[in-house]
Amino acid sequence: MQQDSILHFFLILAAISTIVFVFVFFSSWQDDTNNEGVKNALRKRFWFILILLVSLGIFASVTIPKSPYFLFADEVPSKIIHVSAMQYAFLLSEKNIDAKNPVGESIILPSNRLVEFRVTSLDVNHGFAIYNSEMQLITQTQAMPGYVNSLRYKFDKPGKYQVLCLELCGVGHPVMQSTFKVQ
Ligand SMILES: [Cu+2]
Repeated sequence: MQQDSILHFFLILAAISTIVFVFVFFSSWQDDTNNEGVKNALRKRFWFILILLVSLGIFASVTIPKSPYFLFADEVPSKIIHVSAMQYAFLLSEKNIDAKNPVGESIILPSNRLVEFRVTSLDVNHGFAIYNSEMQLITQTQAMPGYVNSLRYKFDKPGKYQVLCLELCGVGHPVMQSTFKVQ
């Protein structure tokens, strides 16, 4: 499963970091006559920084293109859903939501078609997080007052999806939720 491979990746990364720290710690314990230790340390530092920068460069070039912000960037969405978050509810609508008289409606989305959520907030910052029927987080963005964040997604499984708030926004935060259907 994807979560397992991510967990394994971070465990391996943690193990490598631990080995590097242990290596650096013990290699700094040697006797130092004629200043060899300083030269050695400088050489090690150079290689350490070089390997670190190359690894970070490889990691960034592999992961950044997979960022969800570029998902479906060159496709036209077949449905646009306006989302207004507020303490303590999410309003979803196919029409523009009037901030002075905000009203939502029940939403049914087509499966395997590109949907764009245009997410904003009417009061404080909220999180707009979509969970599938197994309560796995599948995509999310922030709902911010004064901004509209676009979130694009293709739902491949029909069913009931749940929206939960991912940002502590006040006393009603734990009950802030909404649902929609995909068919
Ligand atoms: Cu919240």
